[in-house]
Amino acid sequence: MKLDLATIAALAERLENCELQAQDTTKITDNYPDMDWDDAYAIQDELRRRKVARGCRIVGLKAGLTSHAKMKQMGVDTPVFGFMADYYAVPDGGECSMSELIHPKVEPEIAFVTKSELRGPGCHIGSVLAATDFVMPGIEVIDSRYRDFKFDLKSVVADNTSAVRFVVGGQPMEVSGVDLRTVGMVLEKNGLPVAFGAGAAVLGHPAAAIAMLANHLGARGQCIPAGSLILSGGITEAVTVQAGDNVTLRVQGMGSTSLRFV
Ligand code: OOG
Ligand code: MG
Repeated sequence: MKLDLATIAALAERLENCELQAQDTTKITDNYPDMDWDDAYAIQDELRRRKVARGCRIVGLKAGLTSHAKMKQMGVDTPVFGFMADYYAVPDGGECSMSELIHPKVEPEIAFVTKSELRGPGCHIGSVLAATDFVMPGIEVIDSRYRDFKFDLKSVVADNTSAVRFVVGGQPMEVSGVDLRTVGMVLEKNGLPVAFGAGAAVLGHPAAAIAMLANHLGARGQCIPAGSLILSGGITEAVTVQAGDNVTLRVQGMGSTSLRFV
């Protein structure tokens, strides 16, 4: 670790204020170019602690930058992990208020819900599938707190991987009933298809993203508890949205989920 506790707390406060006031900021690595990965996750942990201390519940976890499309779009080369607070959840078909957001984008994802604990190291696709209760379509809304959505990996980890809202819905499926590599999906904006993909876009198999998350947490003495909701990462590039947009994700055999921006 390169940063002291006071700096970590101050950076978490700055990033959280940006989220809550829908204001952007410069990258934190501009001021702290020597910060390391432990510092970045320590800032994210402090963000989480602040929310829990205020009475928020943590309702899920996420992997991000798990597809080549996303890595290329953002100019980075490693997946990152974050958490989802209770107020990030939008009901299926519900509204997302633009006044609370800076410059949101949407991502088509597969959401996993687990029925048993996953603890790394050594987690693999098989352990994830064995621990999965069901999978379903999910749309993640991301909203980087950094100006013009430009960041490096450490800055985005500190910013809880741009997490801000999500919706899940459609038809929950047991993993034995779906080939998560070949399952196709269409993301629609205002009725028009705007992005297409298949599950394999995420690390060859979306369960690989969950295994990476379990191994990442395992290295820090943590696990994915039973009953967790986890977003496995955008299958395509993220799509910009504005007020008035209606977004629907259709996943082959798994129905659809949607939200609208007002
Ligand atoms: C970082 C978060 C990426 C995903 O699914 O790839 C992410 C970002 O691009 O702002 O959530
Ligand atoms: Mg995502």
